[in-house]
Amino acid sequence: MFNNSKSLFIKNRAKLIRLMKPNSVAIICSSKQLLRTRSLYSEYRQSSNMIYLTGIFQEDTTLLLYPNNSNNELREVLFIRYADEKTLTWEGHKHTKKEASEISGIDNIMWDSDLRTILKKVVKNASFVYLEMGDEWAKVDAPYTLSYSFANKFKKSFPQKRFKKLVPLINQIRMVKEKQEIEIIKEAINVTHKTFCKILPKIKPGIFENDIEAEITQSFIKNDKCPHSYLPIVASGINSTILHYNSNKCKLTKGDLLLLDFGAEKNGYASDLSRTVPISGKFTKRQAEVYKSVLKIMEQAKKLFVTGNTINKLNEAVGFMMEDELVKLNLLKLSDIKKQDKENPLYKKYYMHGTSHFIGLDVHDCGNRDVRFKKGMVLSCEPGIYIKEEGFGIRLENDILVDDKPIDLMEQIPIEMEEIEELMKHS
Ligand SMILES: [Mn+2]
Repeated sequence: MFNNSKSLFIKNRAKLIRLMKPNSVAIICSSKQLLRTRSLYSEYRQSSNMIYLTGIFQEDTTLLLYPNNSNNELREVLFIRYADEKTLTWEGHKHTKKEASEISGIDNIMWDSDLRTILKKVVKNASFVYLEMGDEWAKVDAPYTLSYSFANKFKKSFPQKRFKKLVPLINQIRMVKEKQEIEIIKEAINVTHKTFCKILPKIKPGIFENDIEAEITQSFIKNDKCPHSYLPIVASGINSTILHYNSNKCKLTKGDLLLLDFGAEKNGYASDLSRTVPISGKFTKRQAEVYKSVLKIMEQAKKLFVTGNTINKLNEAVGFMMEDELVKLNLLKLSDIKKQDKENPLYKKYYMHGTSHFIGLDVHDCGNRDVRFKKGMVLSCEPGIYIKEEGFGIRLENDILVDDKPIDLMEQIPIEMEEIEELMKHS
């Protein structure tokens, strides 16, 4: 995957094992291959937990951890798919045992046909079995995943066993990133940065949102075939006030703004960028006023990504900043703010989402709004102001690393209005 990546996966497994109860087994499944239509599948995305613990992106992979097993050989086993002649003909190469071992750093690699037998053998002696359930932050265990159906089947096959939820343990360790993980996130950001600079001069009235989406996707494909971390948002004019606008098909109109929210994924890790640019190449006076407010809030908010802070506290602080700016922009009146219902502050009319989420293997990574920031966590900083009655919204978003001082991992990506206008000048 990258230079000496297996040391990362070895470290990650060791962290998980430290949190497991004595004499327990953990079973981690790959993502399910989703059938789209008769014998054709949707694009495959490995489960983030499997990437985190093994670096294996192949389907039908299962990881078994039993650190206290008296049989040394069965303390850590990775089951992978065996490619028979038919598989080779239809799908091509699958990992050999040697390859899987080199990627993951796991010595004992077995074929997935051995999984049942080995499971029966090891589970017998274990006091607890950790199954990939209990994602309290995703709110639901996703029933379409392999881990969900596996857990259900497993419980039925071993009704006498005591089960534990594995996901809370993995969530806890995934939040704090190792240096190697930060490096991969920086690579993802690098692709996103290059892409943004490449598309800027191409934005002009008369072309379509999908023209820009195509440019973004083309750039990702040319850069090592990076997937999107999430569906890209290319929203012009009034569409920029729709927070998760994805249809990306409208014509770009002179004088309007274009809100871009996209990010490349590299080796499983996400990047997440938002910029809002003038379609004609120059901000109008009003657009510039609002832009300045959003940028000012972003600069102030960035300073709050320090250890001990939480997303909740951040949102509260940004709420106050937002009130100040919205008053300056003549969108709210100070007298109204003074008598507002504190549970439903008035600024929410123009700023209806939170300022931050965790970023990692998932673009909305594990971690909730009460988690105290620690060094090594990566989060988005994304204030915005959306004014439906004026026909535009502005969102700016960078990815921030919590360290002794907050580090803006996207500092190098153009954001000042003058710089954006300069880069948009098409020769
Ligand atoms: Mn985001």
